Amino acid sequence: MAETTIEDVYARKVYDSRGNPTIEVEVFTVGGFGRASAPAGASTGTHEVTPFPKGGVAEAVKMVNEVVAQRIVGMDAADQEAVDGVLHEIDGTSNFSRIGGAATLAVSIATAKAAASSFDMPFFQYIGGAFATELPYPLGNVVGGGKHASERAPNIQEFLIIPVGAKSYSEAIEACFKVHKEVGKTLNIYDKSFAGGRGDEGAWAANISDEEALEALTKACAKVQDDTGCRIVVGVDVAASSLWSPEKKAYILRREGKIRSREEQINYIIELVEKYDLRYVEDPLHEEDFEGFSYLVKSVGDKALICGDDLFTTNTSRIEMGLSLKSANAIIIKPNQVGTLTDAYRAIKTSKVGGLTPVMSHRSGETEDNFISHLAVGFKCPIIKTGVLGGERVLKHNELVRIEEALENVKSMAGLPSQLKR
Ligand code: 2PG
Ligand code: MG
Repeated sequence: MAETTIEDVYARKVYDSRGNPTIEVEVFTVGGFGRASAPAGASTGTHEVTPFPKGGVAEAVKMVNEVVAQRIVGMDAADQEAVDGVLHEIDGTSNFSRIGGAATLAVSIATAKAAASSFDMPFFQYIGGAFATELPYPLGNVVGGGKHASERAPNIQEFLIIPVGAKSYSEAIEACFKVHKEVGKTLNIYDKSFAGGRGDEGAWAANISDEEALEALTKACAKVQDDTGCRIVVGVDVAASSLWSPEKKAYILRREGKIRSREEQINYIIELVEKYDLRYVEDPLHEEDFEGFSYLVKSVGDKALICGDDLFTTNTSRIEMGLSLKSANAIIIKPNQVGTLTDAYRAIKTSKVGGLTPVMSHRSGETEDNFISHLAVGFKCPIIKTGVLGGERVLKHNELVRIEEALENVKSMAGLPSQLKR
């Protein structure tokens, strides 16, 4: 038997950063071991795979222990496509509704980690080989709203920063921490009752408008930039599918009790890009508006990354559709949106060939797993979106600090797209 032959598979219920149950899987090979757990979204896209089967986490755990284990024990953990293929075969549906995408992802990632461990290789190196030498730039949310905070918080889900001037990952993440602290000190100017509350991803949650959040963030970035000499740019994740009402055919602004038409939303985004010099705009429109996205790429795509999250859901056919319509110039990669490492890899490959910048991303409900840190380096994604603060986010930054150290002399920061360099 080879060192990478799978000997045992075991699943259990654990909990994510929101305190919700999720699944953790352990894969034992002859010569190694891998453990992985699945994160969960709050503002999920309609086209994501189903996270859990009808019976919830308990049923997913049972399926892995009783059905999946039987089929993959004896297989080669180093043959990722074969293992992921068996997961598709056992499930038999197009959206993993029988086993659940959380369970398949945990099996898939644990298998890859077990293979890496059998070869005695760091996970990122097993994924990316000799070319995995670049560190991504962190993209983190400093202020939150939308589905990640209360009703009085901004409509936009995430107000984000990228420290594009950083020369190392450590320098980059330190700049993010400084901006987060600085914004925290100033939010009382806009919200007298602000008591230091934070939302699901560790971003500040205050009773302020979208524009007040952008003002606070822009000022804090300028101050930290002056203090440290590290250039920091600003972006947003509108998560517009969460605001869209298909009945009213409009975006609902719950804070102001108003609505915005599709055209008004498009103009609003263009205005924000111009006024606040936004370099990154994720999901500015709802998940079916491929044409609206194209219009934004044409209007402001040279200035800002127009990034599809719910639009693509890491799904290769949706990416192909977006490429044919030129709907975006960047894409969020969330492996749990597709349920296996192979599917995520295909999505990244298709995106890169089509010229989209891939952004490896966390979910709002995260676990103690750091696999996205390794995937960002291994798959050469120039940006990793994994928040700024919160234990379940910081552990991903710390893993990148360790990877940076492991790469010692060969490492460099990733090349950035033109929108972030100017
Ligand atoms: C997003 C994510 C992560 P969720 O919309 O990009 O920040 O949120 O996991 O809730 O979909
Ligand atoms: Mg998003």
